[in-house]
Amino acid sequence: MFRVVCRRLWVNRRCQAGINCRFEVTQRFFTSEDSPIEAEGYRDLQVLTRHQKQQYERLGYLVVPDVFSKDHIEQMRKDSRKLKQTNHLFVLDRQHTENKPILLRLRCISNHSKIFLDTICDAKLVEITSDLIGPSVRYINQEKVNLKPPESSTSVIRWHQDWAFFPYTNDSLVTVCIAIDDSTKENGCLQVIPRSHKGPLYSHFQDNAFISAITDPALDSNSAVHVEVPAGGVSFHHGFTVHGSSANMSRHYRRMLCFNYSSADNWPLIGVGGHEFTNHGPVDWERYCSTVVKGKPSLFPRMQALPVSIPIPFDSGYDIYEHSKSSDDGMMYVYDYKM
Ligand SMILES: O=C(O)CCC(=O)C(=O)O
Repeated sequence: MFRVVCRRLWVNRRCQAGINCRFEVTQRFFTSEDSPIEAEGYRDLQVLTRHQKQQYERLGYLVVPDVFSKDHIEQMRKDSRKLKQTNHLFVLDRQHTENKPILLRLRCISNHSKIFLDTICDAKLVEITSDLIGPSVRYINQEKVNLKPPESSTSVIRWHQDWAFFPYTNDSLVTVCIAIDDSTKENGCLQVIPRSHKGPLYSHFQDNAFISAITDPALDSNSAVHVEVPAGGVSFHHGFTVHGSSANMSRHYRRMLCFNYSSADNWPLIGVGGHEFTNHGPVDWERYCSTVVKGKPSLFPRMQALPVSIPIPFDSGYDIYEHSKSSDDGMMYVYDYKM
């Protein structure tokens, strides 16, 4: 309880800071040719240009460079190196050994490091997201750092839609990927299929089991693009956008902090047993409020008629890397980078 209350107070302070630094943020992102988007109610908080917002709406993704400073990114690098023990919070590479530890994913990292919690609640990031999804923003508490080990193909992530993992009552779900290292074609940057956020929702099931990857042979990935993001930049993609990533062919780790935001009136359809709450127990008003970083909490979900499937089994569905291995049916889901 103490922790939740502290966190809530701290988040509120961050929100306040967000409002105070509004003008600095605005100046940084507007150029003279671009004008702020006009929208009732929150016009003065707009950070993105009309062009950027239109790109997200049209293509289902957007890259915003230089959101975080070099110092901020360096601190995240340092803190991500500190966490080396293996336990249920970490996903290990199949070749992991005690002598040569290889991590693929650090889960719930904001519980362990203030710099990551700072990043999730960052005022500039929240304002950009607000431009994309509306006046209220909350973070969905299942953030992770995805690490792609050097010269390794074990961290391939096959085509999928995040909505298939965590369906909500409306489609304000947006995935945020913060480049801790330059994210390039060579080191397995994110790839997206532009316009796939308009639907359909593809099947992620095999033999009636959720397998964390699209199994529908109708998926056409020919128009996929690489989303290269320099360290400190951020890419945003819609919950329906089909995406994945290929092997890291470089000599260095590729690290990326990934998490989701949504509007405060977006509630998980999977309910108390779902992904978002597995680390925290049943839904709890206090904890939910602590995740609202802009606008007002709401107990009245905004409902939209959307295609939904329930990702059962939950447990095995969590480990996207294992499924990439076990569901190799010969289909080419993600482009491999060729030198
Ligand atoms: O780390 C990556 O390259 C892709 C991340 C992703 O799609 C995921 O974690 O769902």
